[in-house]
Amino acid sequence: MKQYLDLCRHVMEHGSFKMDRTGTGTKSVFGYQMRYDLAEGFPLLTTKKVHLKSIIHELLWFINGDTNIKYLINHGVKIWNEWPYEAFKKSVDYQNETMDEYIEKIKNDEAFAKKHGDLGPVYGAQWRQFNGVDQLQYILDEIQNNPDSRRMILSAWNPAEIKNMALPPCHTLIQFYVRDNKLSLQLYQRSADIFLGVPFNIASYALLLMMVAQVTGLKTGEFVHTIGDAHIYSNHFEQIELQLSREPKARPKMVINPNVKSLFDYKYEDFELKDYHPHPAIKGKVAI
Ligand code: UFP
Repeated sequence: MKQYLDLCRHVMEHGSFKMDRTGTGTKSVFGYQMRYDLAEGFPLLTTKKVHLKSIIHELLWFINGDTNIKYLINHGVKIWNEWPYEAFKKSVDYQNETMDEYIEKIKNDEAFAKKHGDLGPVYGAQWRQFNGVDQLQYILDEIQNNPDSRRMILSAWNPAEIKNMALPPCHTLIQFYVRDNKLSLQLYQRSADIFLGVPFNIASYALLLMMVAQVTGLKTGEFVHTIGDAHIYSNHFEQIELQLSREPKARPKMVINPNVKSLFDYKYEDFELKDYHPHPAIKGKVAI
């Protein structure tokens, strides 16, 4: 994953100090693009171990149009917990529950999960119900019927609903592109936490590309990752330097159950990652 390490190096060397919403402080550049040819393997980082399980479940959760963390918690995925927990802490129902107690309540109490586990109209809602439009179905139909289209856009950025979302979408917009029987996908990410977010984001959209290609009978082309504010938080510098000191390994392979014919039928068990031999995981604090 030379592309990712080049990004890290570029921002460490050329990024300017920029304060941010979380008060942490970052090194930041504006505007950056990476390209991943999926024929070269699955773009999952090897310079640290990345928890693919969370990525798959999150993607299935988006595709399902779900916006409540209950599904994720039930499957052991923690990546979205901080935001609703912070919101819960500000609610009248909060009685000094720790994060673990909050998670247990989401798991076991249906009404509690409904009230305090929903993130508002985040990705899932916008992908499937953007002001009533099922954007995923539109993309699938266009790829099948009008593959030369230059309008195969899916937007998660819905200005009228931003204020109701726990976190305004970072993956703002995606576009699909078909040429020579190959499907490519470009993501415009408005804001990118290079250490914690980006490794997930690359794998997630590369996987979405593979899933859509399979059900539309196309081969996979490129995943193009375009970033707006590309930043490294000041408390991640050490972790980034550690990664830069590591030698990348060969890319793993992602094998998807070939029998799945609809984007809406994929299950967690349909995905198998092969030959993934990363360097050990690296811890880092998420800025909220
Ligand atoms: N962020 C990512 N990728 C994601 C995600 C969040 O990099 O998939 F959900 C980071 C970017 C930024 C923060 O550091 O989360 C969001 O803050 P803001 O809305 O102020 O850009």
